[in-house]
Amino acid sequence: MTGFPNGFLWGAASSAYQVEGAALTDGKGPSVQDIKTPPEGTPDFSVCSDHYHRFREDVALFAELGLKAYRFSIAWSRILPTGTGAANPAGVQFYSDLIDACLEHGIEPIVTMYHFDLPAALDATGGWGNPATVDAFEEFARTIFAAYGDRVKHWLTINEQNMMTIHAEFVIGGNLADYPVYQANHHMLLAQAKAMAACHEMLPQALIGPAPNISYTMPLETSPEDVLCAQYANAIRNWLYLDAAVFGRYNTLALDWIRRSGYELTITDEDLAVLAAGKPDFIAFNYYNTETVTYDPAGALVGEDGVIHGPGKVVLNPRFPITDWNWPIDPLGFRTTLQEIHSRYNLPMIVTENGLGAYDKLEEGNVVNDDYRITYLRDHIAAMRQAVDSGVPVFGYNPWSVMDLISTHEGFLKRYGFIYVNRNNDSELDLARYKKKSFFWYRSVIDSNGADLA
Ligand code: BGP
Repeated sequence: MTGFPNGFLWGAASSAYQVEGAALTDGKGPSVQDIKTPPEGTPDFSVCSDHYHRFREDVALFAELGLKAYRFSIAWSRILPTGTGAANPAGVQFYSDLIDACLEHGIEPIVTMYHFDLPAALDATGGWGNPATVDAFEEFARTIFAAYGDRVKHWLTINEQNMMTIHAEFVIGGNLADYPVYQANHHMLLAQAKAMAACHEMLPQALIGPAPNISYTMPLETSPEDVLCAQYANAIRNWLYLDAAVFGRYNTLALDWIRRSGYELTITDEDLAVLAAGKPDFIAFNYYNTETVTYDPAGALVGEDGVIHGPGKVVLNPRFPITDWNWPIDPLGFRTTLQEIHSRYNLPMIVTENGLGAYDKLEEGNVVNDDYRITYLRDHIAAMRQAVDSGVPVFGYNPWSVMDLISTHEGFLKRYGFIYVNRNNDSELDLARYKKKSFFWYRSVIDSNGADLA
């Protein structure tokens, strides 16, 4: 038993469009998040947690929490309002100030380059379906490497590219009619590879990696059919993204399923050379739960030969407790996922999201007794420690989310933070910050480098 290594990056995470607000302030261009109609009853992104205006106060609170790292994203359209072209000085300055504020408090900034907020101007010209967006991303990448590369060591390319592809309608935004989703995904893979190559060229000391959402997928039954479905589901949901990032090639089973499903996808030799030229230094991933699949005679892709070729259907596994939003809770699956990723790719790893969304209640005296969140995080950190003790080189853990922010579908009804933000879906109230019970618990976890989870 070795425990967490010295210098382990105990952090916490956010994303620009969910936390900052100031969606069209100081020259920021609209992103796809700003032009979509928010789900009924949830606010738009104009204010969020008002982190844009309160980041100094917030970072001071993060320091009090004891954070060693803060994982945040840069809003592409704050830097390049139309996705390409001249940089917006106020936007460049904002992240420079945020990075400096972190460093002044001894908090390492971990930067996600792109988290679901494609500039609306690029969406209007076809978004990721248009290969020109690949060049735009490289231009954006080079701009932020030049601006912040002197102070940022760890870069994450694209948050949850796999979720954007699988749930394109929720996160890409814009007009999805006839969206060439796997071609768009391919363009994102190329953009990522170009960004990784540019990072290594411009910033030899920096480290960069992908940040998909990885859920190890298990069969519901111990039947050969369910096992086959799980194998395909893992390939389609998980390994497609990491195989392309790490090995520069498509996962065979994922490609098989894409082709059999009739999705449009053209891959040129030149593309393969681009993929091969951009390599990650580490793997970042977000983990909330494992997934379970079962063979579905109606829904499964069965060939003319009558043989199942994937991928079955995702079901709720009765084995696991669930959150208020029906997400399974499987801490041991976190260990399995960490170990599986390591055994496949043999790279250092950092967890960039993990957490529990709940209906928190602000009680008398401005306290939030979120014991359920403490239990969730404790069990997951314990499982991560088992993976570390088994030899998995994990170097950081960034729960979602550092403070309350807008949940994509539920607004402020579903909260994840260590810090309560006093607002709700109907009103911004006073946006005051209050430390939840989990704040004090996580601080002692960090103080003990993960030894004390009580
Ligand atoms: C991840 C996203 C985050 C965040 C989180 C929680 O997929 O990267 O942006 O939203 O999920 O999701 P939700 O707020 O929908 O519960």
